[in-house]
Amino acid sequence: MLHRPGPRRRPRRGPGPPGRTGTASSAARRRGLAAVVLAVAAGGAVDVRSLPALPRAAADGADGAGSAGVAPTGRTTTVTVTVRGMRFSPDTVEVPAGNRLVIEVRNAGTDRHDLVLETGARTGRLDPGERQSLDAGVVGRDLEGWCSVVGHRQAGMVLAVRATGPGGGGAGGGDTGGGGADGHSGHGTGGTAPRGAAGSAAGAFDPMAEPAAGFTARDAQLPPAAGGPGPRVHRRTLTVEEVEREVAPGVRQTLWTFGGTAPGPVLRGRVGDTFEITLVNDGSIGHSVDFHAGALAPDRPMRTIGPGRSLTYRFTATRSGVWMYHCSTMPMSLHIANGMFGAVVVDPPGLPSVDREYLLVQSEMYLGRQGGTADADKLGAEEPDAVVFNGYAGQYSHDPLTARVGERVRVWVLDAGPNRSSAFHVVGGQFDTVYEEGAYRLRPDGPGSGGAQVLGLAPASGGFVELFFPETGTYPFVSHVMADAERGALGAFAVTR
Ligand SMILES: [Cu+2]
Repeated sequence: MLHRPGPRRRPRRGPGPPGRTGTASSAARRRGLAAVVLAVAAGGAVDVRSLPALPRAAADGADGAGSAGVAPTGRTTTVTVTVRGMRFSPDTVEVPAGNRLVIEVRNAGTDRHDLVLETGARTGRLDPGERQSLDAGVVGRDLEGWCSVVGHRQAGMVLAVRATGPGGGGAGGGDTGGGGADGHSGHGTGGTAPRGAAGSAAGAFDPMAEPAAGFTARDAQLPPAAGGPGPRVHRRTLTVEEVEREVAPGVRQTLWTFGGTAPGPVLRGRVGDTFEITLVNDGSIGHSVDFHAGALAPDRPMRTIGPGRSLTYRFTATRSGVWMYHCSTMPMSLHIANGMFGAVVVDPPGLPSVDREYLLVQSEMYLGRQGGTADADKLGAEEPDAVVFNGYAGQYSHDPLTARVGERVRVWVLDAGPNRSSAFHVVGGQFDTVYEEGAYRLRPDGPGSGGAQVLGLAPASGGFVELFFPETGTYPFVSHVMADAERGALGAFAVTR
């Protein structure tokens, strides 16, 4: 079980330390930055330890870098911080202002890591299983720490040191030795309140966090199309509801939904079937729906209806594929990003039955405040906090899809966007069948011995792949847009005999 932090600041994007200048330790921090930059320039081949030693914070706090002028108490606080995965656990430690802080760092991860404080105090690089203590000296103000291995800080390996009690706190203050001279400037602020935007869902989002015990992922199984042979009429009511949902561990958003979930319900039929959809708007603003699965003049069926209104939208599926449906009320990007999307599967004629069939809908999340709606500024800047399958970050990592060795597994994927492409890939798997936007690109009985590694999808496009798993194991799946995988576009197949 990974440590599950509460609201926290997002990892820094840049490689550098905090932007304060003019402190006694800024030169040391600049040298630290230079070392990191050099390591990057050398392709990561330069071990920081081979560079000139950075100054260590003196044990007696005489250099004042972290003490901020607070009088030493003569006492020592010792804490243990364990590296698990790409996190420090705990990720926040507290020390009474004026105490000397010793951090026992234990690397329980699988990679090499270290811990560097903004004062320049640091451990060496620790191999898995190694431990080392870091003497931070006398601490009089909040300090930030991180792992200096390239990319690890940005991936979330940050540690907050909170100075508590009189003279403590004041994260941005005390930039000279005399800053804490009155001993009261940080009074009462040395607690655990997050320093980021209060209540921001993005601050609470940690792609590596575990959901609560008993978490169950949304069922990704795709049932066969209803009804026997011959064209069918599928009647369905889609009610627009505004609901608050957990979208990642500890992260809640108010979604605009078709039927209470995002993605909305999956509709499935065959070529020739008619869909008769009643859209009911139980929301607080205008909404609409656009079904890509039918060709028609959009003017009437796709019109926006106000709260309390309804309309009927009838279309016949004349072409196969996995088709997106979405709200098309302006700004469309926001209505989609806030949950108003879903899939209509229209089976190609003669689609063979398989052992298992799943449907994954990829979408982006631009997190607003905790419990709020999507952040339109982030959306406009195309800066998603999370990219997810079926509405919840990494849910099939926590509760994997299942298959047995040798079974034929079909995975339908729709990229609902609104903005980003998907590159669906199964780690350790190869596709012998690829169907993309209405046509087979690869079939197992086709000429040659070709295979495929990715189903590449632009926003609003979809298809399916088929594969079988050669042996038991855990096969992750991702969008191979790797930054998106690292922000939640991943899951796994648990394959058994
Ligand atoms: Cu809408």
